[in-house]
Amino acid sequence: MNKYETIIVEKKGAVTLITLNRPEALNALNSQILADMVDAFAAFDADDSQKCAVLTGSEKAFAAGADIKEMSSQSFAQMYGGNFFGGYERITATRKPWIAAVNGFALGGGCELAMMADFILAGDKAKFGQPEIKLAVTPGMGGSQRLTRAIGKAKAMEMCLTGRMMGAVEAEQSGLVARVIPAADLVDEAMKTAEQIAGMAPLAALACKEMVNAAFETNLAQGINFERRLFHGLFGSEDQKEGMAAFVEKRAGNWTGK
Ligand code: CO8
Repeated sequence: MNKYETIIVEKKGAVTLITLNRPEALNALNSQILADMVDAFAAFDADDSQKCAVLTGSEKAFAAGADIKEMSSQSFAQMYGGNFFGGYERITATRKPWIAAVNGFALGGGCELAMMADFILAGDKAKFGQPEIKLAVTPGMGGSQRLTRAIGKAKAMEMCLTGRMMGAVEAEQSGLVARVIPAADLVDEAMKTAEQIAGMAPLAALACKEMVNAAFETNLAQGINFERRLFHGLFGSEDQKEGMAAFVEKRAGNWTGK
């Protein structure tokens, strides 16, 4: 049974599919959807049977931003004092890999949520944007930082200052999304990709995620050292012995996650 108000969570084999479900507001992100997502991602991370997750919305909208109606009357004291939307940090703390499958609008907080994923797969009609400036505010869930790291200063600055939307093809060419897929096939393709990741040795998948993310936090020498130490560390795992034996014996590996 789905226990959430604003999202649908389905376990399909080793992959968790989380679907944002506020169609009346184009999946605008309010406090309830945040609370539901924080709970669902924590449950996914803690569930040994689940290895990868996909977060998606509807064909019309992944998410059209933070809920403007909920935010509009908030004071500085409420926003700052209550650390409004600080909970999103808990989603970015998810250790297992997850993919954002974006169809339709990913605007403001919606674009920022997608960028919290390990990578984005986009439907061919997806539209990304940081239009907060039109509301006399700015990105507030990491957009100015993650978009700039993903697509560089020129395009990120233009998008934040003008609020223009970027289509799927431009987003792929700019490095914001990993692949563009026909809209109707997006979720199936994202699930297949997630199943592929879920079929990898779990410790290696965790390590891959950690080391790629380290590239955004460290200088090159520290990052390479971190990568090498994690690589060395995997030689303490049973799965490394199994993976290399399976290669030599020309068979598929059987992972224990140990
Ligand atoms: N918040 C609340 N409701 C929304 C939102 C939103 N962001 N987006 C759409 N809706 C609602 C509409 O109000 C409408 O509801 P109703 O039928 O009751 O009037 C319903 O969804 C359908 O929307 P539209 O009729 O507008 O649909 P269109 O197809 O005409 O337009 C758009 C689609 C272009 C996506 C349009 O809805 C739009 O521009 N939406 C707002 C986009 C936006 O400005 N997003 C940024 C919001 S600010 C933000 O995200 C800040 C993030 C950082 C927060 C950090 C806090 C620390």
